[in-house]
Formats: sequence, C-alpha cells, structure tokens
Amino acid sequence: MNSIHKKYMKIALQISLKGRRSVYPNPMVGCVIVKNNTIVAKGWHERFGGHHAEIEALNKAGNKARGADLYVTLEPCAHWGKTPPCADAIVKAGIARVIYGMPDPNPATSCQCHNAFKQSGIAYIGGILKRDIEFVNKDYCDIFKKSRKMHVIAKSAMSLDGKIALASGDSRWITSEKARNYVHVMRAGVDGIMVGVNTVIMDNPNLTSHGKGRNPVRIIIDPRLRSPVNSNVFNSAAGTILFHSTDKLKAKLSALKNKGVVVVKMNKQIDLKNMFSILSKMHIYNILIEGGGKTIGRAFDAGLVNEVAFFIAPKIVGGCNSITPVEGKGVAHIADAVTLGSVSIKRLGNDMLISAAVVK
Ligand code: AOF
Ligand code: ZN
Repeated sequence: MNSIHKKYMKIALQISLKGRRSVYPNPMVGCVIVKNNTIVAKGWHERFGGHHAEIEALNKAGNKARGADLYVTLEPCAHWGKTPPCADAIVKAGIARVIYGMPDPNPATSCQCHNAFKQSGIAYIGGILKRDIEFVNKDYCDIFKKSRKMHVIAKSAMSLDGKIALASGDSRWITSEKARNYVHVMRAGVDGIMVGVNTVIMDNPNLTSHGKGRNPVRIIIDPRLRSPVNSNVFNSAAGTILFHSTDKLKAKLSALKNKGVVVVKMNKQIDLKNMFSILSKMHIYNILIEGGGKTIGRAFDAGLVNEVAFFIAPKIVGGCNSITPVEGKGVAHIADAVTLGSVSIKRLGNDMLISAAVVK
C-alpha cells in the first residue's frame, strides 16, 4: 500500500516543481486524483495568489473526484488565505481518501484539515515522501522558523548626471546589459519587487529574474487603477499584488482578478506602512523598490528604506524636466539628509553599482 502511495506522491512532487519560479513565498504543491488505480486529474500551484494545487486538480476531475483518492504534496489548507479552504472543496467534491506529503508549517492552517476530514468521514494519511517534499520547499519551511523583519532596498539606474528617465518617460536603456543582468540576479533573491503605476505604463516591464532564479512577487501601487490589463506585470510568470484605492472600474478589477492578480483595496491615501504590514502577512519581507522616482521618494519620506542599490552609467542625459531617482518631499535641511554607511562600489563594465545601508 505504501509503495502505491509513494508512486503517486512522486508524481505529485514532480508536477509541483512546475511552480518553482512563480509561487514563492507560497509553497510548491502538486496534486493527483486517482480512481481505480488510474490518474483522473493532475493539478499544481502555478502562481502566487492563484488556485491551490488541489483546486486545480478537483476542477479538472469534475465528477470523477467522487469516491477517488487525492494525493497532495502539502497538507490541504483549512483556512481562508488569498483563496478559500481546500479542505472544504475536497469534502464537497466527495473525495474518499486524502494522502498528503509534508505537514503544513503555516500556523494559520497546520493540522486543521484533520477535523474537517474526520467530521466528513474522509480517511487521511500524512507524511508520504515528507523529507523529499520538505527539501524542495526549504525556503517556504524557513519562513515559519524565524521571526522576520521588513527589509527594503531602493534600486535605481541613472545617468552620471542623476536622471532615471526623460520627461517623456523614455529610459531604455540607461545602464548596460551587464548591469541589467545583475539586477535580474538581485530580483531572484528578494520576496517582492515594488513599482508605481507610472513605471508600469511607461516601461511595461516584466519585473522577473529572467531565468536567473525564482521570480519574486510583483507589487504594483496603482491608486486609480491606471495600469493596462494586458501589462506584462500581470502575466503568469510570477504572482502580482496590486494596491489601489478606487471604488470605480469594477470591470477592470474583475479582469485583473481573473488573471490571478491579488487585488488589495486601501483607504484613499495609500500608505506604504500599511502596505508593508499587509505584505508581511503574506510572508513578503524582502522588498526591492524599483521605482520610479515618486515611489522611491515616498519610501524615503516615510523612513522605510534600509538599503540602496544605485547603478550609475557614464552618460549625460540633461534636461531640467528629466526624472530623478528620489522625488517625494525630500528633506527640509541638508543636515537632515538620509545618511548611508557600509558603502560598497562595484564595477559592471563601464557602469558602477553603489550599494549602501541607511544609517538609522
Ligand atoms: C499554496 N498552494 O497549492 C497549497 C497551499 O494565501 P493562500 O490562499 O494562497 O494560502 C497560502 C497557504 O495555503 C500556504 O501558506 C499553505 O499554508 C496553504 N496551502 N498554498 O500556495 C497550494 N495547497
Ligand atoms: Zn489550499
């Protein structure tokens, strides 16, 4: 019996890996539904904020789920997160038996599915290939092992005369390919990349690590929902959270939700501190703010930046209306300027990267 469980769990584990670039800080999860020794459906968690693996598989199985065995690499959730509880959907679909791999380290749901299954007479077994599954989800498991603090890096790419774009918005490209590749590597090491709506409209960036590792969650500040629905930041390469503050444009909101975007409505004035506290509840602690000048300026004004990574290219752009890396209110006196320490300078071809920590 155990060897049959291992056989199907192995398949579930293999398909869970399809989400390796796009689910973090959620776990990679795979699910197979088996009836009469035949797989009737497979599903995996494709993207942060999207359907859980069990829901993908149940949707594909339809009526065939009745009386079937459900194999899933992670204990099914029983809580409301960004999506409804999978345990309820499993009960409703008439699954006879649940076989899961690793227990969920997330305290919001850990072990809670057992009650739901007991009450509905669904048999359940846990721990199949537990070690292998925990191994591939090490980063996810680590989230719950330490108390984590928000860490914000402001990243900007500018000309030697300190411009990040022309007044027209054109900014392609100020820094070299070598410097931009370095940014892709940086992206693979953070939980989220934050930009304002103007960057989405002007640059239509992907904000991914371009194959250099996992993709962080894209975080868009767009109070009046001006981002076009077909913008690259809403594609399925990574999860996307959009913060807005409007009651209008309901159709646009549902179009974004249908694309798997996690939409968060804030009060009239979108406050970065509130945003960060919402993001920490979603296990997003390491944030790279990639601009533009307004968004980075607001983060400095609110005293929320811990580190800077400024790329400087040997180019002169000029123009008093060109855009600069840090806008916002700025400081009232030079004596109040944000001071940086632990400065490091790195050459990337002819470009330069200055990284430093904000002295608080
Ligand atoms: C996933 N994918 O396939 C399963 C998960 O905020 P939510 O609704 O996406 O919930 C995230 C939590 O749900 C996650 O930390 C884990 O506890 C549980 N199960 N999560 O992202 C899945 N099955
Ligand atoms: Zn779930």
